[in-house]
Amino acid sequence: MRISLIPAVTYVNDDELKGKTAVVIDVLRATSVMTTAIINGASEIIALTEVEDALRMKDAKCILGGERKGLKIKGFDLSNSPLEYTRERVEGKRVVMTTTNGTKTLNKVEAADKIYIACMLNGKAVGKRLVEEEKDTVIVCAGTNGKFSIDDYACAGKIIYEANKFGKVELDDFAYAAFSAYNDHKDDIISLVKNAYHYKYLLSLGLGEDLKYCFKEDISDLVPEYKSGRIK
Ligand code: 3SL
Ligand code: MG
Repeated sequence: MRISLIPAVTYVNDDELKGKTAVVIDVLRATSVMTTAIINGASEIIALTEVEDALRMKDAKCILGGERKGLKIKGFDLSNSPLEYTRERVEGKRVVMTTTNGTKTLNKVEAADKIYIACMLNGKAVGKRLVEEEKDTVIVCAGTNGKFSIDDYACAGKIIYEANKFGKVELDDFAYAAFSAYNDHKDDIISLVKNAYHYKYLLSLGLGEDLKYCFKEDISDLVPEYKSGRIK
């Protein structure tokens, strides 16, 4: 199986996705939030690009979550901090999310056959699943505001590193570079990701605990899947 890597949503093109599996990464913080909500029993997550569409869905049974500029949106129940998506808050609930880069990226990869949600929290499980299914895969980093982001790159490297342990994978040059960067920093991943613009931005907002949580590795074997606008 082959794995290729796309640096940011801006570089996605449908032809490269057709007939393949896509893995979407927005480790800070959208896919970490989505994975956490599913781990904690959310019944489903609806991923939307527009705030207005999310507000229209507001009802007693659903929770609105997300961010703009990293901050909670007016009228929403939760921000985009994974630490807010506790079992008490989300179990059995539908979560409606909109975020700057993460939900937008999901909407851009719909040409793929299958779409998985990945982050550090489930990186090993994602790598294992890819090898088990033996399907050519495109890992798509959401990036930050259309640009390459070291945090997503590090997570892509982890998934490739894990996949490579489970079976034989062929990598394009960028996927190999991510693998190599993760391999060189795996004992202290923060030494790599602390240089990311978005890491520093979230730190400036006082979100250090989110950063620590998002770089925990392999706390879950769940691999959420995105299909027709819904994550389960
Ligand atoms: O861009 C996104 O989708 C968000 O995850 C960004 S933030 O980390 O919540 O600011
Ligand atoms: Mg991000």
